[in-house]
Amino acid sequence: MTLSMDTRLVHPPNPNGDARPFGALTPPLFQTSTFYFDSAEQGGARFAGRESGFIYSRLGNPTTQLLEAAVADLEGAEMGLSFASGMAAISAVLIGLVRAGDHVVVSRGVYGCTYGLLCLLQSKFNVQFTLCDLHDEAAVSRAMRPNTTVVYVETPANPTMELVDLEACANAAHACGARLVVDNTFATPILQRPIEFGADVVVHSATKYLGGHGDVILGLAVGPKSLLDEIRVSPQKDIGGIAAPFDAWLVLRGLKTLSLRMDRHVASAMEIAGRLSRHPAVAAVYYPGLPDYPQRSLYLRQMNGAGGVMSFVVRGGMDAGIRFMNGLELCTRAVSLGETHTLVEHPASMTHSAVPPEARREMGIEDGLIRLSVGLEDVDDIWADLNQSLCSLAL
Ligand code: LCS
Repeated sequence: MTLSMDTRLVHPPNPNGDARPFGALTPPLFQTSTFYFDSAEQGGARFAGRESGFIYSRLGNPTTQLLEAAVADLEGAEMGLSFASGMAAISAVLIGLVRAGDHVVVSRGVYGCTYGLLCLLQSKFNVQFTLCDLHDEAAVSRAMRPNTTVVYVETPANPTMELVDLEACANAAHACGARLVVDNTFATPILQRPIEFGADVVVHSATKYLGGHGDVILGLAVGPKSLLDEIRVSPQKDIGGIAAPFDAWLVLRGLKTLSLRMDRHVASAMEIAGRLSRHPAVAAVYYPGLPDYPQRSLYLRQMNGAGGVMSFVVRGGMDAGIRFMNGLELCTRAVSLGETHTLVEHPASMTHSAVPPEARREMGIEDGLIRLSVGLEDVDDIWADLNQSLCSLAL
């Protein structure tokens, strides 16, 4: 029977026949470091790969394996791996795919720590990278070099909400023998499935929507078994940034309501984006769901909804941005996104304050730019708080 995405969220695949002892409907938490062998021969057979079964939780655990299979299924991938954080997933994937002397094409506007990781790979291991505006296939092809082995893309981008054309990136990457890696954290597989557009590997910070409740840090990578096995046997096992079983269990629980939560995040974000764009204290709103969004046709081709995150610019620059943040009473001043609470951050005074103003503007981060992750509170309560703080700017 072919099951729809909503049903598969509640009935994820079960790769371990024995993962639900006693008929427990909710998968148990296997909070164990190690697994015993009945005999030396059995231990030997497991290490040699002649017998399936668990050995040690850094090499695999029934709870983390359930989560890996669930997210691989949602993204349409063969295999998944879970990690201690989104950054642990991204670093294992990049370290697994590149060698010294390789070049990586990167969409501009990637998450700051991803940029930091690329700088580290460049300075210590001679893996070059270039940040590019990958708006169409010709632009991606122009960015490719003979030694490009990976195209790395985040779409929508954080915090500018710029989109990257996934199909164009896949075509240009594959024409040069490179792989396309996509960070699908903002959209989730509910709103965008990069593998259907040709991506090879999809990574997630499950800290955000997949977990959804703001109580866990975890990362995932999904893709073809041939590639993921390479990542499993070295960067994952030997660097060791694996997901904890309890964290995986929390994300498994979060997944059951992912589709419901995304529906509410998207509906509330659409409403808020519309109201913000009509507010006199707001100079611009960046949200792919708005009818006048500049990349409207790409949005309609690639996404089933615009997500719960947007950014907007308050009139009055840095000072207005800081005053707006301090005027909030319900919405929470915090980084992160994709959880039950509405979270608001001001990149120029917070996450990007160390970036020189000129460089910030080049990244599309104006001084009055505010990033808003719309939570699950009543949309009118969220709006009332944003509106009162915006209105107080004029006083
Ligand atoms: N990818 C994206 C798109 C992200 O936004 C983040 C974290 C990561 C990867 C890294 O995931 P983590 O290791 O934290 O699980 N983004 C954050 C943000 O925008 N504010 O705080 C964290």
